[in-house]
Order: sequence, then structure tokens, then C-alpha cells
Amino acid sequence: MKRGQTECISSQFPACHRRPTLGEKDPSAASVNHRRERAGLAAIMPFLARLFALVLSTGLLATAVSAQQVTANYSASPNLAIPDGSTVGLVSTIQVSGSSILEVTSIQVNLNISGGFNGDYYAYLVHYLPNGSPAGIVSLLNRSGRTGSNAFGYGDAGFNVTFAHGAPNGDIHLYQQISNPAGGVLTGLWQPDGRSADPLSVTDASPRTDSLLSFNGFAADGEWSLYLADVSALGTGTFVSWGMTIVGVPEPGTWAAGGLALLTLVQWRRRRA
Ligand SMILES: [Ca+2]
Repeated sequence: MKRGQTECISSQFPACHRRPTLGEKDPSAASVNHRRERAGLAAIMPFLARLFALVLSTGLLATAVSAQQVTANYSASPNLAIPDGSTVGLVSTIQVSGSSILEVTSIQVNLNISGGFNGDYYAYLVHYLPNGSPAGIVSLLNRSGRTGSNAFGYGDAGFNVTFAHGAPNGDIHLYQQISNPAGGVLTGLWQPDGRSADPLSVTDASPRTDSLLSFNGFAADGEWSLYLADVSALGTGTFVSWGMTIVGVPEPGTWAAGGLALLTLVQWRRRRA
């Protein structure tokens, strides 16, 4: 061993990865592969640089999803008396077709009921896709104010409210803890009741098992039905109107497909390099 020469005693030492000098034959297959990898990387670097510049110039990463958000509003005005003391109730259906929203990301629902006794009302929204598959259900009202010590619930007369997931006012089932309309119409932005329990036995202690989030990920097209019943005798109200604000993306697979295509292209370039 010559003076100044480093002996390669372990592959963990840098000397073992010494780059061969020009004209020197390198018996190491690993070294050959290493050169090939470097050559391949060098070949795709211009492509990666152009891709990175494209992403920066278009803001593709930052806005791919948000720029595609679509908002659509739908409403119906049944203006029908709600059968008193009956679980049969009324159903109002909005048929959505041709919507560009292929994936719902959020939904708000407004509901206008005039008169009656708020503690009597039971309402839920259900969505079915055009092929008949269920695509979400949420209990909006389920005997507001009904508790273990109050079998009748709140005696206010009517709702003109909007339901939103996570609304700061909280659970509409106990709305008088936040806002007391003093016998009038409750207004404002509220969280759905969310209790799927039987409206004849539900209380505030019943678990809140469903939410507006259950519609997320499904297409807007299909049948949206709002069921409303007055399940306790005395006091008759009117189902005035209801509506939905649906937010979603028109082509949920666009960014993912684009990313997959780019990844495939990069891998193809690597194989060729
Ligand atoms: Ca009633």
C-alpha cells in the first residue's frame, strides 16, 4: 500500500466510494449503476425544473382545489299544513340533475316552519343518487327542548333557521340555552339536532349520531328529500319552505389524475435515462 493511499476496509468508509479516475476500469457493478443513476437524474433535471416553474407560475399547488369550488343553491316552497300529531308528515323533494358538483364538500340547509309548537317537530334530510344509492342523511330537528324532565319540548312557534355543521350557536335541540324567542320564531344559524332516535322517545341525552358531513364526497345530482312531521297533538304549523346551499368540486379526480400522470411521466423518464 502506497503512502497516502487509503485502505478500503469497510464499505462504510468514504474511500470505498472513490470515484474512478479517467481511463481507470472500475470492476464494481454498483459504481456502474451509480453512474447510470447520475446520468438519469441529470437527464430529467431540466424536465423537473420546467415542471417546478410551471407549478409556481400557475399556482397549481395552492389553488388546484379551491379554484374549482362551485356553489349551487336550491329551494322549494311547499306552503302546506303539517298534519298534526302524526308521524306520516310531509315530504318535499328537490331533484338535482346536470349539476357540475361531482363531490360535495359542504352543505347548509335552511328551513322555514310557521306556527305550531317547536317541540313537536321532527325533520330530516336524505339524499339519494340517481342510481338509487343512499348518499347521506341527517336529522335536522328532533323534538327541540325535549328532555328527561320535559316531554313536550319548547313551546315556541316556528323556525326560520339555517343548519350548518359546526355552527357556533351549537345544537338546535337545546336552543333556548342560547337564544329564547319568547314564544316566537327561532332564527339564526344552528347545528342540526343530529339525533337519529325515535322522535316519540328522544331526549337531549340521545346520542347525536349523524351530521351534515354525511353528504360529503357524493355527487349533488339525485333526489334530496326533506321529511317534516308534527308528532305531537295540538298546535298546527305550516311547512313554508326549505333550501340548500351545496358547495363542491366539479371534477374531484382532476388534481389526483394530473398528479398521477406527472408521476408516471417522471418514472418513464427515469427508466429511459
Ligand atoms: Ca302539534
